[in-house]
Amino acid sequence: MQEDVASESRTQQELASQPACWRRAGQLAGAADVAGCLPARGERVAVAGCGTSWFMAQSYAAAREEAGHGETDAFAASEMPRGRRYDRVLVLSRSGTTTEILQLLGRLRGTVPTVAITAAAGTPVAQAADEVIDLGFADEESVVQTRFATTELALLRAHLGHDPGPAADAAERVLATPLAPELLAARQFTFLGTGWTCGLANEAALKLREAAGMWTEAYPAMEYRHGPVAVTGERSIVWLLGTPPDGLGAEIAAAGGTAWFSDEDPMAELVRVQMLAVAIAHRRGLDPDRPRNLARSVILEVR
Ligand code: F1P
Repeated sequence: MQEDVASESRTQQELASQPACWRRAGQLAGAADVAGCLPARGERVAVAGCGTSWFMAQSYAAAREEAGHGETDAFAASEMPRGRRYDRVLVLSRSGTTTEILQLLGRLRGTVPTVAITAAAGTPVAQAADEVIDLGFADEESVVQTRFATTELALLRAHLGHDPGPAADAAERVLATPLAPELLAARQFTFLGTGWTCGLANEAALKLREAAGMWTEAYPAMEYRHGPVAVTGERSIVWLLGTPPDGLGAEIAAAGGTAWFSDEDPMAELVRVQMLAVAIAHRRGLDPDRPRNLARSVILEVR
């Protein structure tokens, strides 16, 4: 019954459409106008965003370096250092109206080529950036981002040579699988990643906080032993996105927690986290479509 209610939320409907969106992003990555805006091999690149978009920036930056395409830094838009030299700056913003993104683009104007990836090409970000990639097909009504964010990451990774097809197949399997009872009953979650999945771990933790108000944390996997293990205990889930470091499962069990390692693609595991966030929100009497204290876009009064 609880899960029947959950399946009716807009957030649930949108997150369920991710496999189709990722496949479409894979096709789009080959289109000349899109590929022409994205960083060429060897360019020195910065990627900026806020919230979910910042975490997608982290994932892409690590994936681009891992693929040998060039140095890539990811920043929260408010924290991008002044005075660094880049060949291109990418900004990620679903809404196209986030204040810190517009301020950053204003500051960079004329100093470096800028590209915005957005779901809303008619918004101020399109005027503020030199080039725009319009992912309007993946736009969302939900406050909490799911499909837009993962679709832009699928596009960016496809540009690096990663076919999103297998991840989309895996996400379909995940969507068809009921959530495990121990996940639904958890008290606390710690998400761990390595390389490009560190950004996914941050995003997974954010999703459960935003939609369900859960206590979540996220770290690079090898950092788990350096403090985060202290909060693991009964009904803690330590969720590894990607390959677990040797010995970590035993240490999580010794700390009294449950290790959740999956063989599925990390992007598909993020879909499982999104499903869980919606389900836990309903169990806690929350509406995932109306998350507490959040707005679809943060627009600040600029003085
Ligand atoms: C980014 C963002 C979301 C967050 C919240 C506020 O917006 O921080 O990630 O969930 O709704 O906005 P955007 O710049 O990608 O539109």
